[in-house]
Amino acid sequence: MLNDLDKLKSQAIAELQSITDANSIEDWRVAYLGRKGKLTQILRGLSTLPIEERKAVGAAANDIKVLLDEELNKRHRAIKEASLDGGAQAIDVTLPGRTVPLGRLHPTTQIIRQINDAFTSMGFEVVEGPEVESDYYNFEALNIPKDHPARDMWDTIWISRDEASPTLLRTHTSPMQVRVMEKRQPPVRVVVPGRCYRYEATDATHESIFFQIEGLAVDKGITFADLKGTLYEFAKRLFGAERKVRFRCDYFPFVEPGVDMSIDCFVCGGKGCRLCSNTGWIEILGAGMVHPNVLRGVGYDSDIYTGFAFGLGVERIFMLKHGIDDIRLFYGDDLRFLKQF
Ligand code: 2NL
Repeated sequence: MLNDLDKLKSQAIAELQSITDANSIEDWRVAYLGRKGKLTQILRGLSTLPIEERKAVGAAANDIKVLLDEELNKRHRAIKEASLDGGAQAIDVTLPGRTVPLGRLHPTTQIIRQINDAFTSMGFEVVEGPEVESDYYNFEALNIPKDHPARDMWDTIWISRDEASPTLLRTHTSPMQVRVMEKRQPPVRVVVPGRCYRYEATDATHESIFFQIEGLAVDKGITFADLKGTLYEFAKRLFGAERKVRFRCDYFPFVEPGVDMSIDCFVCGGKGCRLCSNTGWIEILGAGMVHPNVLRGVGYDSDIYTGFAFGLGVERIFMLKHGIDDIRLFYGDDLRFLKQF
């Protein structure tokens, strides 16, 4: 019996020395030290031996078990080291790691956040609203009655032209501002970023899906000076502290008076270039004092409260800042474009 044990020991160790990979080591462990392993069987069978032999064989088998455990651990370490050092299964730890693709925010999201930040730092709150709207919120409440020629300004994508509840994809985010005014009493100061829709042919400066940010401030005693100061501050935040602004008359049915705001061309400094079409000025937004009809429509007393509002095209702002000449790049899903920002 003791002889058998000795043979088993020599055989086990010889086999172990010839092993060069971790999988075979595990097979070896199972074969000798596992639940049904050769040495385990001998230890289990001890009880059947006469007492004298049992003691001697038991002690020897135990010593072998301890020895094989040690040898197993040694071999494990040796194989592991070999795989780092060289040899057939070498791991070259100096190889560069696999790059994890890094995501980023879409240009539209980036610029919306910058614009939101400019206005929240002046006390505005950011709110969002539905893209599917009623004719009432998109037009009626904004002083654009049915058959008013101003409706031609917005080529609308209709969901339903049902007389009782005409439904559409919003053409601007103003409907949400109306919803906010209906729910709250002044002072109101909100900006509303969001996706808008127009039924129109796509070209370098028009997309049927685009983003807009509109802003609204209503309170006692708000004047055109507040409009100018707020929007001037915004222009400086986005286009540089040295910017100049220019306001000119414009028409929007929901404001009176209405204006458009331009900044001096930051490429040529006002001398005239391709970006500013040789005018020295770049138009960046429309604005005005909220029309009394709009205030009355949401139940505000237009003798007590006044307000200003503005609207801007999000992609246009980004295009100006980065010298991009085609709005279709934004949603064309071309990573070569998107990865630049
Ligand atoms: C533009 C012009 C504008 C507004 C949007 C507005 C909203 C309410 C009341 C009054 Cl609830 N006005 N919004 C006012 C003036 C201009 O947008 O060209 N946007 C791209």
